Amino acid sequence: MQRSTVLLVAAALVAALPPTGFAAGEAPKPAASASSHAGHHPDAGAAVLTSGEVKQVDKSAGKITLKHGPIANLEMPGMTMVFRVKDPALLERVKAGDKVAFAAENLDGTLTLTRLEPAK
Ligand SMILES: [Cu+2]
Repeated sequence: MQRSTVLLVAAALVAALPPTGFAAGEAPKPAASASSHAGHHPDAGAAVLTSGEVKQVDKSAGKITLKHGPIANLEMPGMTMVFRVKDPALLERVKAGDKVAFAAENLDGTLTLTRLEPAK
C-alpha cells in the first residue's frame, strides 16, 4: 500500500509537469552577445573628426540630428541625419545651431557618435 501511494503521488506530479515544462522550453532565448564587433576598432582615439552643425538635440532619446560633411571612415557623403550618441553626456555640451566636430562609428549596425565637441 505504501509503495502504491508513493507511485500515485509521483504519477500525479509527472502528469502535472508537462504543461509547465513545455512552456519554459518555449521561452525565447536571451539575445546573443552584442560584443562581436568590439575588436574591429581597438583604437577609438584615432577616429578622424568630421565637422557638422547641430540641427536638433533629443536628450531623452540619446539622439542628435546633424548636418555633416563627408565622413571618411563611414564612406558617407555630406547630409543631414540622426545619430545615436554613445554617451548621453555628450549632448550636454551642444545645442541646435552649434558648429561641432564629431567622430562617428558604425557600432553593431547603428551609426553612433563616439566623440562630440564644439568646433574651435
Ligand atoms: Cu550621414
